[in-house]
Parts: sequence; structure tokens; C-alpha cells
Amino acid sequence: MKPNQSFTTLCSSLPMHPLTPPSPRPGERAAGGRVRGNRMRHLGFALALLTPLTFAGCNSDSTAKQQKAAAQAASAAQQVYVAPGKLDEYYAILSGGQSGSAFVYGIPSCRLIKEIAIFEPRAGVGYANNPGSESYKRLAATGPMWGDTHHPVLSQTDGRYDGHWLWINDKGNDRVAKVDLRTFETAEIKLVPNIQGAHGLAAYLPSCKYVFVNGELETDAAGNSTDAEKYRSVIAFLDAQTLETKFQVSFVGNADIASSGKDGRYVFVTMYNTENAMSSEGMIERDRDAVGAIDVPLAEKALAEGRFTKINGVPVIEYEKVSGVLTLIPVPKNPHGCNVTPDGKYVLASGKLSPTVTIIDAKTLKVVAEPEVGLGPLHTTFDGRGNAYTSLFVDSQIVKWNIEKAVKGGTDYIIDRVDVHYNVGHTKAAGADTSYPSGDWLISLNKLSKGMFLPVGPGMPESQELVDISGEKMRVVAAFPSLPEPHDAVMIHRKVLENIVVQTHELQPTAVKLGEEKVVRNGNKVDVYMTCIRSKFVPEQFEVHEGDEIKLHLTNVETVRDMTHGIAFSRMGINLAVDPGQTSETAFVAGKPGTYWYYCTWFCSALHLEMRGRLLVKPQGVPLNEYLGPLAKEDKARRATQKGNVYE
Ligand code: RUQ
Ligand code: CUA
Ligand code: CA
Repeated sequence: MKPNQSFTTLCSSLPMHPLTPPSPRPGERAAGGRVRGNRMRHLGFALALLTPLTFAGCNSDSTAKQQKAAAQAASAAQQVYVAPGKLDEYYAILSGGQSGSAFVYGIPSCRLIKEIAIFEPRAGVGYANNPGSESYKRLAATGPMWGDTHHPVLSQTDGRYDGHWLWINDKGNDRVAKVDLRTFETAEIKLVPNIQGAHGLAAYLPSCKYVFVNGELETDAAGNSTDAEKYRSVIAFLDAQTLETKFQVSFVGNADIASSGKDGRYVFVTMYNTENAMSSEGMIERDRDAVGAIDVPLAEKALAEGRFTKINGVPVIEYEKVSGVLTLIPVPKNPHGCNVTPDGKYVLASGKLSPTVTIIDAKTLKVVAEPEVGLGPLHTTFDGRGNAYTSLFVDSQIVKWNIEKAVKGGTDYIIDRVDVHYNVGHTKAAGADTSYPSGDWLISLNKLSKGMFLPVGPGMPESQELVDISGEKMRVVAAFPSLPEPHDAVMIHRKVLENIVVQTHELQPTAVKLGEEKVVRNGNKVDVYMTCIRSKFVPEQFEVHEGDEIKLHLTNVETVRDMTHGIAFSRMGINLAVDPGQTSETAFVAGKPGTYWYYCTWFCSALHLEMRGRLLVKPQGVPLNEYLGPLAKEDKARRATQKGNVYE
């Protein structure tokens, strides 16, 4: 395919039409073998359509093949087998896409370990599901209760992951969040002003002083008009810790995917709508779009010199006014992925509509090569041995190629191709965005799973594949499903997090101490300071008046890992979860008079079901009992006089 091949032609090779033949299943090859070119492939597909199953008969050759396949499957199984109780080598953190969260898998076993709730409520872990809770208020204060997470980014020190932070963007509502890797919980969320379609996200290297995020969708943030003539996009630089937007660079066009140079000078973004068009046809009009290089020290200088306009409280540097702040490097039309090589020498723009990857010198900003790699290149990742791995959306392949060989202009740069299932978007090798990738595992994040898993209706799970890249040839060793819809992933070795992940939460100043539980009333406001420990809530009962505003402060006073308790209030819409050492707060209004049980939602001990208590709502004006227990004695006395028990 030529770079200027029309969009329609490209689309026709996407798996949309019912007549499009199915891609091969794992272990099979596309008819015609390895894809060598567009024509070849289409010819191959056509033949496959005309001559289905011609060679399906049995012969000794196929027996040998079967044996070989069985042996391969067995050795792949061994590679990903992690015995029960044994730990995986890597954490893979996958963005959750429109699930608004992030998924944590163990690699190589591909076992799901955790979902990190970020932009969407998760009742199971008591995240942002009660309007009175802190996590709810923080999320609601920044926008809607859902998100579209795309790009997980890990913090680095000296070119290696340091295991402190994970940043992730919400393309849907223009937010960035920070996850604390001590607890794998969301620590901060901020709305980014002046931006729409906050898409590409990366940390500014080597310092990680900023994370920067790209406005993919053009607007008139200054005037709120609908006049496309006034549309601009911004690249926003956020303080990596507070996520406050420090400054932005605005320009006409858009910015898609982000990657940072390694020496503190440039950061890079791919731009597919340099046309500033408002129609999909218009966005593919130009033969060439661009990679934008932002000179960060120069932007900081302009900022210090006051060469900016304040829009919605944020200093915005207009690129026309500060020469050199944004350099546009022409690349074939509508590029997508943007990836800086581990040594910081090159930035690679994946062609998407062009079968090429453009290699740009990250210092001189000159294009040094444009090797052809296959159809629909989206993202590129690295092994630290000088090789690049590019995802090919249309070809449903990962292609391995050598960067220096491609730069030298030879034809021998392609090393291997492997089929993935199906239509891969992002791909990421372990440590690929650090200076020291480990070169062992790669994840292929596929957009369609088709027949890969048990059918569950018209919609199917997302599909990831684990690829062994330690050898010359790549090898797909496992496939695993996930919820919708991971875009990108990062892998971090468990050793990095060994002494970082905590066993219990640090007690917060707001923690309720064992023995200091109390109910504090102030008019119709009632603060309930409660503890929980196997297998009791204290207080086990408390009384309020109808309409009272209850604020619950709940501390889990357990001191051992994994003893999580939850508290649900029947018919009050309240559900919290507290991990050992953690304090959670929520607020709600007491409903109609009556008895409302609260109970533990996490199975914590043999007395888990008995771990419950009563909220007693009395009519206004009725005196309240302040006695908070322990009520066991009273309870016994009452039972001694009670008739009608099933045992009597
Ligand atoms: S983008 S493949 Cu956010 Cu590439 Cu999804
Ligand atoms: Cu505490 Cu179940
Ligand atoms: Ca374009």
C-alpha cells in the first residue's frame, strides 16, 4: 500500500464486511502463508474462499504436524504455568478503556489480580459508589462517573521504573489520574482545562517532573465558540504529583499519541489532523501529517518571560508566538503511535494509513528512514537489543524489525512476524518505555477476539496475547481475555515493587482507634466513629432520628494483610470497603423510622455472617439511647425473658 492510498481502500481491508474471510485461528496460518504484501494477501484470501478445506484430509504429514503442534503447545504451557501459590514475575497493568479503570494481571500466568477503580464507581471495593464518600466527591468534582482510560504510564528514576506512581488518562472527560503503587489505589484525579479528548499521555523524561497529555479533539477553549476557524488543540503539561496543569502549548491541528525524549529536551506527539478538518474525509486529505516536537526548556523559558495567554486560569503558549516551541516533522498521513527508542536516539511514528514506520532523529528532528513494515502499523515497542516490534492492525500481526538496519536503508531489517488474534492495537514489551527494556515478554492488545473464547452472545471479550520475545523468533504462548477495552499496558517486574507495596494502610489522622468509638451529635448531624475487626463492628448499634444526617467514619483496625471488611447498610444505598488500617468515610440521610441492619460484605472469618449491627431510626422527638454496647449482656438478659424462640 502506498502512503497515499485512499481511506476507502484501507477500510475495505478491515474486518467489517460479512464477506471478509475470518482470520486464521491460533496455530494456523493465513492462506498463502506469511503476509508479503497486500495483493498477495488478498489473492490468498480469495483462494481460501474458493477452495475451503481442500487440504483437510488426513495423511502422515498432518500427523507429524499435529505432533509438532502438540509439542509446541506443551512447551508454551510450561512457559506460562505458574504453580498455585507461586508468584508471577511481572505485573502487567492494562488500561481499562471504557471500563474507566485499570486491570492488573500477573505475567506470565496471565492471571487477573486486581482491577484498580479510577474513573468509575466500583461498589465491590467501595469506590466512588456512595455520594457521601470521599472517593465519590473527588471523582464527581472532576466530571462524570465514567472514564475512558487509554495510556498507563509508570514513573521512572534514572531511566528505570521506580515503582512509585502510575498515571493514566481519561480520554472521555479530559482527566488524568495518579495511582499510588503502594496500595494500587487512586490517589489523585484532576480535570485538565482547555482540552478535549485528552488522549496521548507520557511522563517527561528523565525527571518525570511533568506528565503531559494531548488534546486530540479541537475546540475554541478561549471563546467557547462553534467556529472551526478558531479551533485549536493543546498539549498540557501537568505537575506529575499534584496533576495541576502548569502550562499548555496550543496550535492548529491535533495531537494523538505521546512519547518523551530521554534527555529533557523534546517531547513528541503524533498529529493526524494537521488539516484541522471536521470530517473524516477532510482529515485524510493531506499526504503528510506530522510528528510534533515540543522543546520543553524553551516552553518553560517562554512561561518565565510571560509569553503566554491565560485561558481558564492556565498559561497557554501559542506556538506561532514562540518560535521553536513546536517543530512539525512531516510524516506520512495520519500517523498513530509515537515511541522513543530506549536509547533516546530515535522517535518512531507508526504509519497507520501508511505501511511504514517513520524513524526520526530525536536530536536533529530529521527523518532518517521510513521502512515498510506491513499494513496498519499502530504502535511500536522495544526489546533493548536494538529491535522494534510494531503492531499491524490490518495484518493482525506483530512484526519484529531491526532499527539500525532500517536506518542504514537495507532491505534485511524485518526479522520475524507473528500472527495475533485479532486486529492488534497497542503492543508493549516489558520495560519498553524505560532505558532498559528486559526483552523477554510482550503483550499484544487485540481489538477483536472473535472465536478465541467461549461465545457469550454477539459481543465478545477483549483479547490479549502474551508473546515470548526472548529469542530470534517470536512465539505466542498464551491468550487471555479481559473486560472492555484495554488500549495500552505497562509491565513492571515484581522485584521493583517488592518493598513498595504495603501490607496494611498507614493509619490516617482521621482513623478511629479501638476503644474510642463514639457517636457525636450536633443538632441533626450525627458523626459515627466506628471500628471493625474480626468479627465485629463497634458500635454494634446506634440510634438516630428520621432525617438525621449521618456521617460514618469507619476504620479497619486489623493489623494483618488481606483482612478486608465491608459495610453495607440495608436499603440506605451504602456500601464501603476498608482494608487493614484504612479509614473510609461516607455520609447519608436516615430514612423512615425502623431497623436497618448493617453487615460485613467481605467474607472475613467464620463469624463473618454474625458481623452485623443495627441502625435504629426513631421518629423525631423520641429520646435516643446513647448506649453503644458492648451489648452482649443486655442482649442475654432480653433473651432470657423472650418467648417464641424456635428452640422453645
Ligand atoms: S490509542 S490503540 Cu489510545 Cu492507540 Cu488506543
Ligand atoms: Cu468482616 Cu466479613
Ligand atoms: Ca491527516
